[in-house]
Amino acid sequence: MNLVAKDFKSDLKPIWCPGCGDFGVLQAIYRALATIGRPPHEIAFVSGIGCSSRIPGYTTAYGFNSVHGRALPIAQGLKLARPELLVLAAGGDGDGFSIGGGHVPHAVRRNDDLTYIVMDNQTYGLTKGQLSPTSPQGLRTVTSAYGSLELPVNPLLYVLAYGAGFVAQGTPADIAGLTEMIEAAIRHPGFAFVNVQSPCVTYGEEGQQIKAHKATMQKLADLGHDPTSRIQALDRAQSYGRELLTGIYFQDPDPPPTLGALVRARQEAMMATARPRAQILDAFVQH
Ligand SMILES: Cc1ncc(C[n+]2csc(CCOP(=O)(O)OP(=O)(O)O)c2C)c(N)n1
Ligand code: SF4
Repeated sequence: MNLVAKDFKSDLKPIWCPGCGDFGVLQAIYRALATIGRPPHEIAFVSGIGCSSRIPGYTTAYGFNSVHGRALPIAQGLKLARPELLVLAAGGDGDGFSIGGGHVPHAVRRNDDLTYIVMDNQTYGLTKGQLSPTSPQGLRTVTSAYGSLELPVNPLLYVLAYGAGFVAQGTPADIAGLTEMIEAAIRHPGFAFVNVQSPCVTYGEEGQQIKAHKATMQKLADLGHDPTSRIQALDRAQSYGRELLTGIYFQDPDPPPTLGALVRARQEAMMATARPRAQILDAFVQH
């Protein structure tokens, strides 16, 4: 189907602060969806709660701005019930790696065909700038007046270590690059994760803004990175928080079957020997 980015733009005007990085992420999502070419009614976006979690409302796809930290379980349930839909999940670093952090390993190991986009701004934007799980050590915020003593979670290492088949990192400072990786994530069969360094202009650090990203970002492709090697990806991902390396860290060249494919195969196999409806309960009777 021939679609353009504006086919995915809803009539709702974003209420993000002027200059928020999430505007660029939204543009990249529109463009990636246009390239994928599936109409909005075949796409569903699930998010949690946060500034970034407003994303579904700004698209013409089906959308569910759900509960803080619960984008992934809801997206998995939706994919199970409606496997024909292209399902995306989106939200902030707090949503995904703090309150929702326990869901990530399970979404990875179930490997359903989902794309998860995290807008990592190292703060809780919506609730006015508290520490988030990816805040750097030493950061002073309203909840860390003397500077945070904790080390940040590394979302890239976390997801790679659990075995995700697709892991990438982008920034709205390079919308073309971000569009390409979101498109590749959607096309990847299985759980795909895109961490976006999306600046919060209101509560974020100066060194984490678009201008700084433009000056410091390095593309993995220019560093001779091999995206088919998980070991190389794990190695490069260690620089999270110190360097801004963008692109596809890892993409499994031989992806295993998705959960949906396994479920369908099991259903077909069981249909071959299915009992008549009237005898279904006999399977549970001890003779
Ligand atoms: C169960 C629950 N706990 C806490 C909150 C309050 N809350 C709303 S958004 C948010 C964090 C937002 O940060 P993040 O997920 O990183 O998204 P951002 O706003 O930075 O895009 C919190 C703590 C809530 N809505 N629900
Ligand atoms: S508070 Fe930060 S994350 Fe939220 S809309 Fe404003 S700039 Fe964006």
